[in-house]
Amino acid sequence: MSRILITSALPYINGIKHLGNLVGSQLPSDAYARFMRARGHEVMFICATDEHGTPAELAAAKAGVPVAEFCEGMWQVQKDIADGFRLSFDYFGRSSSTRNRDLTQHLAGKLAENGLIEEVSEKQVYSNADGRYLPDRYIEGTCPNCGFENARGDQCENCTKQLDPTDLINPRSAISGSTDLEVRETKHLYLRQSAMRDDLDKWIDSQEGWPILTTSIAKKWLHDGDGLRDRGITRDLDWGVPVQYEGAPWSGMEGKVFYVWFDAPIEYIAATAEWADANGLDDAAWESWWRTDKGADDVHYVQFMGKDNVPFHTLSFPATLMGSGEDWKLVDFIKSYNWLTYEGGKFSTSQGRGIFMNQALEIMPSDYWRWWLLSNAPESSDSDFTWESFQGGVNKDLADVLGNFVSRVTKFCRSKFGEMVPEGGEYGAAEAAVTAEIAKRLKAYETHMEAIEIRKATVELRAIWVAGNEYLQAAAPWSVYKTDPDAAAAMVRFALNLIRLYAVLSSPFIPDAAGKILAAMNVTEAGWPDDLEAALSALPAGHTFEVPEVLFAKIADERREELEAQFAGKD
Ligand code: B3M
Ligand code: ZN
Repeated sequence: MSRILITSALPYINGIKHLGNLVGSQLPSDAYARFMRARGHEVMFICATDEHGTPAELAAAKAGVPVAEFCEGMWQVQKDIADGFRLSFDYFGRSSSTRNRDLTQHLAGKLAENGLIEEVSEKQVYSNADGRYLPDRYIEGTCPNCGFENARGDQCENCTKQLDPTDLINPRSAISGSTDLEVRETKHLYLRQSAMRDDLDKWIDSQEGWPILTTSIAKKWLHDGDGLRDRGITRDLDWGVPVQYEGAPWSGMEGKVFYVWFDAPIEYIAATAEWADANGLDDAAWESWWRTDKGADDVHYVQFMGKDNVPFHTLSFPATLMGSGEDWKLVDFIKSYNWLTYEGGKFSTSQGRGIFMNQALEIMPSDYWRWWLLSNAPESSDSDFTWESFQGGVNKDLADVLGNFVSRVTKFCRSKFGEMVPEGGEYGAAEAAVTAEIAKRLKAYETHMEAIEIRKATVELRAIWVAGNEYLQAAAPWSVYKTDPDAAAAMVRFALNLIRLYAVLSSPFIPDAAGKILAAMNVTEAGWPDDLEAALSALPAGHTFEVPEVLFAKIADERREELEAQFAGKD
């Protein structure tokens, strides 16, 4: 048994995320967490809302509520949606917690002690029209690197380059569009990342088997000359972790807060401390996951995120932890995702194009989304959501293959033998053949899940469902029953055991359906099938069950067309 720490990138607090965000971190991390728990590992699965920075302030202002209140409300909204998608976080924290405030200030203090913080008089863009500073994404303009016209002050979405607001060509306020901007000097703290280039380089080189998407982005910024230049980690804002705290090694920083990207990843750790607090545990409980001097040296730490978040996780956050000189657990594997597009284009919040997490749950059960999204996860390239593909995934994979198998077998058994695993006959060559086929597929499924190749794992899982259908079709117990009821009984017994197996293997992907199947099969304890043959005899003759209700309802063409129209966006 291993100890596995899993974090999903923290959804930003300002609004409800769309399905592309869901499949880019929270959903695959959940499937992975569920799989690892099912294999008997000790898992700590952490997520939280990312609450600081200008977008939160502006969203709160728009909603007409104080920002702290806004965040509290939105945290609950996001938490409810996460529950709706059955995201099995051990804790869903908040980056505005006192745990995160204390830890962020502590780490900044340590960095200063180690000579890695510099006070810099910095030029900030002030908007006269908006009456405020315009940090990060609140200023837009042309990217000096690639020429993209809508680059944001903190990063160019097009080429992923990290930027400073003053780098932009033809800058304008993203709030008002005003170009009446002036540059004002104010004092800020810089993290001397460049001093850590060699350490970071060595650390990244020492990682084995990281996805190419992750290492190529990391290496690019590490060697790109200014990719790793020293960066300001403070901002002139009200909402965030205060820079001037009791005992701080600097002065005159009143009215400033840490940059949201400085405190957000620290929240992975702080949220684990929040978890300990919420469960009445002491510091040793969370430190055993995060401090290598306090038990975390045997932890395997995996992060999930969209590819735009990779530079912060491969460079800035490790620089913070390494630079502290303390024994913090660094990430072992970074799984990053490409984009999900919507019907060939971008999801757009402003145009109402695409599907947002709350809407998704209103129209279909979470399992349907989970299955389609995970079996089409943008792992090796971008993926495109289309209603037709979604309809196909639900109707063919879930309803025709899995649902139909469960329904056919249980109903046939009820009609001939009653709602009880039938007695008589023995498994023979056909059962051995399908068992061998499933054993091979199961091995591949496990290997892909361990490598976090989620999409490939779903291919194997589906093939395991198909194998059962093909077995049933060939065995045809409904005709065998007429001449040899005992032989038919053995087939049905085998098929009922396949149903139980399918529920266990499917649970990381479609936990609700898996739970319903197990409940109908009257199974309370179902471990992972480490011994497949034993697992396929787990339900003995005489074991009672109930025919489950329809597990998956098909999506009709008219319904699909309706949904296509509903989510097409204004434009
Ligand atoms: N909140 C994702 C974003 O808003 C960001 C992830 C933080 S992970 C520490 O783009
Ligand atoms: Zn660019």
